[in-house]
Amino acid sequence: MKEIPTSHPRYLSLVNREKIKQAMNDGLVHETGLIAHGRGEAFDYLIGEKTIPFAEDAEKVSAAALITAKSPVISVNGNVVALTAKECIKLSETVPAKLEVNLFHRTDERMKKLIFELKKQGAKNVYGASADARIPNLEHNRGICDKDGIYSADVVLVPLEDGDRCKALKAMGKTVIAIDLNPLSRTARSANITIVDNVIRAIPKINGWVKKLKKEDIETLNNMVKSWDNKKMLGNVCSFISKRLNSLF
Ligand code: PTJ
Repeated sequence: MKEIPTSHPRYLSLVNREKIKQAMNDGLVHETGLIAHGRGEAFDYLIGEKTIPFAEDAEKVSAAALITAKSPVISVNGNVVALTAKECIKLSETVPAKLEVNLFHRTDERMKKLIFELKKQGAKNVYGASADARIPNLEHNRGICDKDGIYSADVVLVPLEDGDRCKALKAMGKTVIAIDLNPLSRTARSANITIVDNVIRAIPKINGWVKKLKKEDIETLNNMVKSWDNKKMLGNVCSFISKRLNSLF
Protein backbone atom coordinates (compact mmCIF):
# COMPACT_ATOMS: atom_id res chain seq x y z
CA MET A 1 0.00 0.00 0.00
CA LYS A 2 1.24 3.51 -0.84
CA GLU A 3 2.91 5.28 2.11
CA ILE A 4 0.56 7.94 3.56
CA PRO A 5 1.89 10.23 6.33
CA THR A 6 -0.31 9.95 9.46
CA SER A 7 -0.08 13.74 9.80
CA HIS A 8 -2.06 14.22 6.56
CA PRO A 9 -5.38 15.98 7.42
CA ARG A 10 -7.25 13.44 5.29
CA TYR A 11 -5.23 10.44 6.42
CA LEU A 12 -8.15 8.05 7.07
CA SER A 13 -9.89 8.94 3.86
CA LEU A 14 -6.68 8.36 1.89
CA VAL A 15 -6.06 5.02 3.60
CA ASN A 16 -9.55 3.87 2.67
CA ARG A 17 -9.09 4.99 -0.93
CA GLU A 18 -5.90 2.94 -1.06
CA LYS A 19 -7.75 -0.09 0.37
CA ILE A 20 -10.49 0.18 -2.25
CA LYS A 21 -7.96 0.69 -5.06
CA GLN A 22 -5.87 -2.28 -3.92
CA ALA A 23 -8.96 -4.48 -3.60
CA MET A 24 -10.00 -3.50 -7.12
CA ASN A 25 -6.56 -4.44 -8.44
CA ASP A 26 -6.91 -7.77 -6.61
CA GLY A 27 -10.27 -8.43 -8.28
CA LEU A 28 -12.36 -8.12 -5.11
CA VAL A 29 -13.97 -4.74 -5.79
CA HIS A 30 -15.79 -4.04 -9.05
CA GLU A 31 -14.65 -0.95 -11.01
CA THR A 32 -17.94 0.78 -10.24
CA GLY A 33 -17.25 0.18 -6.55
CA LEU A 34 -14.86 3.11 -6.81
CA ILE A 35 -17.69 5.36 -7.98
CA ALA A 36 -19.91 4.15 -5.14
CA HIS A 37 -17.10 4.86 -2.69
CA GLY A 38 -16.74 8.41 -4.01
CA ARG A 39 -20.45 9.02 -3.56
CA GLY A 40 -20.19 7.71 -0.03
CA GLU A 41 -17.25 10.04 0.69
CA ALA A 42 -19.27 13.05 -0.45
CA PHE A 43 -22.13 12.23 1.91
CA ASP A 44 -19.69 11.45 4.73
CA TYR A 45 -18.30 14.96 4.27
CA LEU A 46 -21.79 16.40 4.73
CA ILE A 47 -22.29 14.69 8.10
CA GLY A 48 -18.81 15.69 9.31
CA GLU A 49 -17.15 12.28 8.87
CA LYS A 50 -18.27 11.07 12.26
CA THR A 51 -21.18 9.11 13.68
CA ILE A 52 -24.04 11.52 14.24
CA PRO A 53 -26.53 10.88 17.11
CA PHE A 54 -29.27 9.70 14.71
CA ALA A 55 -26.90 7.06 13.31
CA GLU A 56 -25.93 5.98 16.81
CA ASP A 57 -29.64 5.46 17.59
CA ALA A 58 -30.06 3.39 14.44
CA GLU A 59 -26.98 1.34 15.29
CA LYS A 60 -28.44 0.59 18.71
CA VAL A 61 -31.82 -0.50 17.29
CA SER A 62 -30.05 -2.56 14.62
CA ALA A 63 -28.18 -4.40 17.35
CA ALA A 64 -31.52 -5.14 19.04
CA ALA A 65 -32.96 -6.45 15.74
CA LEU A 66 -29.94 -8.69 15.18
CA ILE A 67 -30.00 -10.10 18.74
CA THR A 68 -33.72 -10.89 18.59
CA ALA A 69 -33.55 -12.42 15.10
CA LYS A 70 -33.93 -16.17 14.63
CA SER A 71 -31.68 -16.34 11.59
CA PRO A 72 -29.79 -13.10 10.96
CA VAL A 73 -27.50 -12.69 7.94
CA ILE A 74 -24.84 -10.08 7.16
CA SER A 75 -24.72 -9.62 3.40
CA VAL A 76 -21.35 -8.42 2.08
CA ASN A 77 -20.13 -7.19 -1.30
CA GLY A 78 -16.75 -6.14 -2.72
CA ASN A 79 -16.55 -2.71 -1.07
CA VAL A 80 -17.57 -4.05 2.32
CA VAL A 81 -14.93 -6.78 2.26
CA ALA A 82 -12.29 -4.26 1.15
CA LEU A 83 -13.10 -1.86 3.97
CA THR A 84 -14.46 -3.90 6.88
CA ALA A 85 -13.89 -7.64 6.42
CA LYS A 86 -12.47 -8.20 9.93
CA GLU A 87 -15.18 -6.10 11.60
CA CYS A 88 -17.97 -7.96 9.74
CA ILE A 89 -16.49 -11.28 10.81
CA LYS A 90 -16.30 -10.06 14.40
CA LEU A 91 -19.93 -8.88 14.29
CA SER A 92 -21.06 -12.21 12.80
CA GLU A 93 -19.43 -13.96 15.76
CA THR A 94 -20.82 -11.61 18.43
CA VAL A 95 -24.45 -11.79 17.29
CA PRO A 96 -24.05 -14.68 16.04
CA ALA A 97 -25.09 -14.14 12.39
CA LYS A 98 -24.29 -15.82 9.10
CA LEU A 99 -22.05 -14.08 6.55
CA GLU A 100 -23.07 -14.22 2.90
CA VAL A 101 -21.38 -12.76 -0.16
CA ASN A 102 -24.02 -11.25 -2.45
CA LEU A 103 -22.91 -9.31 -5.50
CA PHE A 104 -24.46 -7.01 -8.04
CA HIS A 105 -21.62 -7.63 -10.51
CA ARG A 106 -21.52 -11.33 -9.80
CA THR A 107 -18.91 -13.58 -11.42
CA ASP A 108 -17.70 -16.96 -10.17
CA GLU A 109 -14.21 -15.55 -9.94
CA ARG A 110 -15.20 -12.62 -7.70
CA MET A 111 -17.37 -14.88 -5.54
CA LYS A 112 -14.46 -17.28 -5.00
CA LYS A 113 -11.99 -14.49 -4.29
CA LEU A 114 -14.27 -12.76 -1.77
CA ILE A 115 -15.12 -15.99 0.07
CA PHE A 116 -11.41 -16.89 0.12
CA GLU A 117 -10.53 -13.42 1.46
CA LEU A 118 -13.11 -13.63 4.26
CA LYS A 119 -11.85 -17.08 5.25
CA LYS A 120 -8.26 -15.85 5.12
CA GLN A 121 -9.26 -13.09 7.54
CA GLY A 122 -10.81 -15.58 9.97
CA ALA A 123 -14.40 -16.34 8.84
CA LYS A 124 -15.26 -19.98 9.55
CA ASN A 125 -18.24 -20.30 7.26
CA VAL A 126 -19.20 -18.04 4.37
CA TYR A 127 -22.45 -18.41 2.43
CA GLY A 128 -23.07 -17.34 -1.15
CA ALA A 129 -21.47 -20.01 -3.31
CA SER A 130 -24.35 -22.52 -3.25
CA ALA A 131 -26.58 -20.12 -5.19
CA ASP A 132 -29.52 -22.50 -4.72
CA ALA A 133 -32.25 -19.89 -4.24
CA ARG A 134 -33.55 -16.66 -5.75
CA ILE A 135 -35.08 -13.57 -4.19
CA PRO A 136 -38.46 -13.30 -5.96
CA ASN A 137 -39.03 -10.40 -8.38
CA LEU A 138 -35.40 -9.37 -8.55
CA GLU A 139 -34.13 -9.82 -12.10
CA HIS A 140 -30.42 -9.07 -11.71
CA ASN A 141 -27.68 -11.14 -10.07
CA ARG A 142 -28.31 -9.77 -6.61
CA GLY A 143 -31.34 -12.04 -6.61
CA ILE A 144 -29.08 -15.10 -6.48
CA CYS A 145 -28.60 -16.26 -2.90
CA ASP A 146 -28.22 -19.27 -0.61
CA LYS A 147 -31.28 -21.13 0.64
CA ASP A 148 -29.70 -21.53 4.10
CA GLY A 149 -28.45 -17.94 4.09
CA ILE A 150 -30.25 -14.81 2.89
CA TYR A 151 -33.23 -16.73 1.49
CA SER A 152 -34.29 -18.12 4.86
CA ALA A 153 -33.10 -15.19 7.01
CA ASP A 154 -35.54 -13.11 9.04
CA VAL A 155 -33.19 -10.12 9.49
CA VAL A 156 -30.66 -9.08 6.84
CA LEU A 157 -27.97 -6.46 7.36
CA VAL A 158 -27.04 -4.89 4.04
CA PRO A 159 -24.06 -2.60 4.38
CA LEU A 160 -23.71 -0.59 1.16
CA GLU A 161 -26.62 -1.56 -1.04
CA ASP A 162 -27.39 -0.86 -4.66
CA GLY A 163 -31.12 -0.30 -4.70
CA ASP A 164 -34.06 -2.59 -5.29
CA ARG A 165 -32.88 -5.66 -3.36
CA CYS A 166 -33.92 -3.99 -0.14
CA LYS A 167 -37.54 -3.74 -1.35
CA ALA A 168 -37.52 -7.31 -2.63
CA LEU A 169 -36.21 -8.61 0.71
CA LYS A 170 -38.88 -6.67 2.56
CA ALA A 171 -41.52 -8.12 0.26
CA MET A 172 -40.34 -11.55 1.47
CA GLY A 173 -41.23 -10.45 5.01
CA LYS A 174 -37.69 -9.84 6.18
CA THR A 175 -36.46 -6.98 8.33
CA VAL A 176 -33.79 -5.07 6.39
CA ILE A 177 -31.09 -3.03 8.07
CA ALA A 178 -29.22 -0.83 5.58
CA ILE A 179 -26.00 1.11 6.06
CA ASP A 180 -25.96 3.94 3.55
CA LEU A 181 -24.32 7.35 3.82
CA ASN A 182 -26.86 8.72 1.36
CA PRO A 183 -30.09 9.39 3.33
CA LEU A 184 -31.93 10.06 0.05
CA SER A 185 -31.19 6.73 -1.67
CA ARG A 186 -33.94 4.26 -2.48
CA THR A 187 -32.28 1.79 -0.14
CA ALA A 188 -32.16 4.29 2.72
CA ARG A 189 -35.82 5.12 2.22
CA SER A 190 -37.08 1.56 1.90
CA ALA A 191 -35.13 -0.23 4.66
CA ASN A 192 -36.74 -0.91 8.03
CA ILE A 193 -33.72 0.55 9.79
CA THR A 194 -31.24 2.79 7.98
CA ILE A 195 -27.87 3.66 9.43
CA VAL A 196 -26.59 6.87 7.82
CA ASP A 197 -22.96 6.29 8.70
CA ASN A 198 -19.79 4.99 7.11
CA VAL A 199 -19.58 1.18 7.21
CA ILE A 200 -16.14 1.63 8.71
CA ARG A 201 -17.65 3.25 11.80
CA ALA A 202 -21.07 1.54 11.72
CA ILE A 203 -20.04 -2.12 11.91
CA PRO A 204 -17.87 -1.74 15.06
CA LYS A 205 -20.58 0.47 16.62
CA ILE A 206 -23.26 -2.19 16.04
CA ASN A 207 -20.88 -4.77 17.49
CA GLY A 208 -20.45 -2.66 20.61
CA TRP A 209 -24.21 -2.28 21.01
CA VAL A 210 -24.78 -6.02 20.53
CA LYS A 211 -22.39 -6.72 23.38
CA LYS A 212 -24.15 -4.19 25.64
CA LEU A 213 -27.75 -5.10 24.73
CA LYS A 214 -27.32 -8.85 25.01
CA LYS A 215 -27.98 -8.41 28.74
CA GLU A 216 -31.39 -6.78 28.11
CA ASP A 217 -34.61 -8.79 28.16
CA ILE A 218 -36.11 -9.78 24.82
CA GLU A 219 -39.30 -7.76 25.32
CA THR A 220 -37.36 -4.51 25.76
CA LEU A 221 -35.37 -5.27 22.61
CA ASN A 222 -38.48 -6.19 20.62
CA ASN A 223 -40.14 -2.93 21.69
CA MET A 224 -37.12 -0.94 20.57
CA VAL A 225 -37.37 -2.46 17.10
CA LYS A 226 -41.17 -2.17 16.92
CA SER A 227 -41.21 1.51 17.88
CA TRP A 228 -38.43 2.56 15.47
CA ASP A 229 -39.59 5.29 13.08
CA ASN A 230 -37.21 5.19 10.12
CA LYS A 231 -38.89 7.98 8.15
CA LYS A 232 -38.63 10.35 11.10
CA MET A 233 -34.97 9.47 11.58
CA LEU A 234 -34.18 10.17 7.89
CA GLY A 235 -35.91 13.54 8.21
CA ASN A 236 -33.78 14.27 11.28
CA VAL A 237 -30.61 13.37 9.37
CA CYS A 238 -31.54 15.74 6.52
CA SER A 239 -32.27 18.57 9.01
CA PHE A 240 -28.94 17.84 10.72
CA ILE A 241 -27.07 18.16 7.41
CA SER A 242 -28.91 21.32 6.45
CA LYS A 243 -28.29 22.98 9.85
CA ARG A 244 -24.66 21.88 9.81
CA LEU A 245 -24.10 23.39 6.36
CA ASN A 246 -25.83 26.65 7.34
CA SER A 247 -23.67 26.95 10.44
CA LEU A 248 -20.42 26.59 8.52
CA PHE A 249 -20.53 29.97 6.75
O1 PTJ B 1 -19.51 -5.63 -5.15
P1 PTJ B 1 -20.76 -5.52 -6.00
O2 PTJ B 1 -20.59 -6.22 -7.32
O3 PTJ B 1 -21.98 -6.01 -5.28
O4 PTJ B 1 -21.02 -3.97 -6.33
C1 PTJ B 1 -21.13 -3.10 -5.29
C2 PTJ B 1 -21.47 -1.64 -5.73
C3 PTJ B 1 -21.07 -0.73 -4.57
C4 PTJ B 1 -20.70 -1.28 -6.96
C5 PTJ B 1 -22.98 -1.54 -5.97
O5 PTJ B 1 -23.66 -2.00 -4.84
C6 PTJ B 1 -23.41 -0.13 -6.34
O6 PTJ B 1 -23.36 0.27 -7.48
O7 PTJ B 1 -23.85 0.61 -5.30
P2 PTJ B 1 -24.49 2.11 -5.48
O8 PTJ B 1 -25.78 2.04 -6.19
O9 PTJ B 1 -23.44 3.03 -5.99
O10 PTJ B 1 -24.82 2.46 -3.99
C7 PTJ B 1 -23.88 2.50 -2.99
C8 PTJ B 1 -24.43 3.35 -1.84
O11 PTJ B 1 -23.56 3.17 -0.75
C9 PTJ B 1 -24.42 4.86 -2.16
O12 PTJ B 1 -25.64 5.42 -1.71
C10 PTJ B 1 -23.26 5.43 -1.34
O13 PTJ B 1 -23.54 6.72 -0.84
C11 PTJ B 1 -23.16 4.43 -0.22
N1 PTJ B 1 -21.79 4.25 0.28
C12 PTJ B 1 -20.63 4.22 -0.42
N2 PTJ B 1 -19.58 4.02 0.39
C13 PTJ B 1 -20.08 3.88 1.64
C14 PTJ B 1 -21.50 4.03 1.57
N3 PTJ B 1 -22.27 3.94 2.66
C15 PTJ B 1 -21.67 3.67 3.84
N4 PTJ B 1 -20.32 3.54 3.97
C16 PTJ B 1 -19.50 3.62 2.90
N5 PTJ B 1 -18.18 3.47 3.05
